[in-house]
Amino acid sequence: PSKQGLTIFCTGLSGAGKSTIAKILYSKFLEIGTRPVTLLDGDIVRRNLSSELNFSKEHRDINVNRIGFVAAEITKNRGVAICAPIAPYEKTRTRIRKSIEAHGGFFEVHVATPITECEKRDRKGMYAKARAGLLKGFTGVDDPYEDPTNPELRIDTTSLTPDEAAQQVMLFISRKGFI
Ligand code: GGZ
Repeated sequence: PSKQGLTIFCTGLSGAGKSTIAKILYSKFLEIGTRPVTLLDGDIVRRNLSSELNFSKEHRDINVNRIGFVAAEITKNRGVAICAPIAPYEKTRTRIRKSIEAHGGFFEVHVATPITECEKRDRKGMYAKARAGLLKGFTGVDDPYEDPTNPELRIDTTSLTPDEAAQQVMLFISRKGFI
């Protein structure tokens, strides 16, 4: 496995901590320096690869499938892909898992911070807007999030620092022989 590529697929609610953890993982893999590393953060992808898409089920699936496709290509070429979309639908995540597992490692990390905590943080004020009915179809408020049934890792960031959370991911991947 140390020569294979891998994908770390962080999924979870808005404000759960996916992007923060993903960025730390990105710098850790850069530091290790054995494989090229690509960060496919939700925001970055939405801006650059999926700018025409909205947040309907259909468009979320298109967005997440694009991320999965790019991650699969990176994994095939023995790189590291770090993804951090909400990716609310189990079927879509499973399809991506299947397309990647055949070519390298796939690590689904459910950033399982409860909505109460995400909403308390509300860094961008989006939960408040969603609760007020000013933002429709917001994940966890009036749009679904299907919890992963068999993620490699489940991390609740309520009482963990981002560094501690990222460390748990690194430890798991290293135990599986990918580092
Ligand atoms: C969820 C939304 C929505 C709706 C805008 N629902 O915390 P953020 O702001 O920066 O991250 C969220 C981001 C989610 O985009 P993804 O591409 O990760 O979603 S998906 O995987 O479902 O395609 C949030 C913002 O976009 N945002 N409207 N209605 N999040």
